[in-house]
Amino acid sequence: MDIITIGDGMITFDPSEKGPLRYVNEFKRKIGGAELNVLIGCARLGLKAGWISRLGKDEFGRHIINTVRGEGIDVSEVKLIDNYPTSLNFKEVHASGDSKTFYYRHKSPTETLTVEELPTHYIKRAKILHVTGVFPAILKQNRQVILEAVKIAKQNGVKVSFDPNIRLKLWSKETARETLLTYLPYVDYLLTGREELEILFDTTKEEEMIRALHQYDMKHIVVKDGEAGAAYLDNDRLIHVPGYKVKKVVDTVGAGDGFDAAFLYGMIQHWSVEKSIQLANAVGAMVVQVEGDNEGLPYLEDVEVFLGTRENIER
Ligand code: KDG
Repeated sequence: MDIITIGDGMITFDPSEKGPLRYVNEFKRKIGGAELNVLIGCARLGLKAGWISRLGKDEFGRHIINTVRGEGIDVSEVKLIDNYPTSLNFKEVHASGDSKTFYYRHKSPTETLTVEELPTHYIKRAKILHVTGVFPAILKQNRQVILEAVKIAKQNGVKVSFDPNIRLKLWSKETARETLLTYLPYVDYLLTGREELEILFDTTKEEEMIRALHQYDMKHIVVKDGEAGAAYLDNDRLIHVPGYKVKKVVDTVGAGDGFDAAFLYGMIQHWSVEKSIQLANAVGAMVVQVEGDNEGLPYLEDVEVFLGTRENIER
């Protein structure tokens, strides 16, 4: 596999109308999950992707696994578990495109993915293991699962990519900080938002963050900044790579995951950090123009059309 990830998969209910959830009567059933979105993005760009997960053995779990398999993702390490409900996520979308999430993920099928259940052979054979702060936030025992996985990856020369993806609906800043900092010694690519760096290092001062980041031996540190683009750390300076303006933002959820997928695609192709961020910015900009957590993730040809490097033939 080029890339594998460990994560929960959810049924995402997208509201048919904007505004407070309590007034919404109809929803569209979609799928989501931060780590899964990254994999879908990678698979569409042409990478060989594999998912380690546990879903409920119910109609929703079956829908997710079938959809993921249909995206060309290897699901040999996904198990459907009896007596655990597949996680649900109801989205509330505002006129600006921003959204809120309401999770229903207890009791979580990820409880059955213990350290003993980790498929060591599968992790060892991948080029990149991508993990985020969502899986460890769902359950206390998941924190150790991710720590063990990144250790296995590091010991076996598998690159570790990490997006803190801090979901404050699932845990506190303090617990997130305490947990996620234990992963950093094993991380090669840190793909983060600025606010998440603030939480991780408990500071809003850029020099302090940079000093803290220098304690670790990471290959690339990338700070995502939405529409403005992203920056990467070069010694003591953040070098900005501009983003793309889009005509209309429809739904921002999943843009960061699309960014991660494209950046990791660049890493697999041995591109420079700057070229990888350019592709990642383009994919992020494409994702926000489509409703849904992963529907806007483009195929490689679509990004090339977006970037103007391929002719767009529609009919
Ligand atoms: O990054 C987008 C994800 O956050 C979304 O698809 C689902 O909130 C989610 C989660 O917890 O994974």
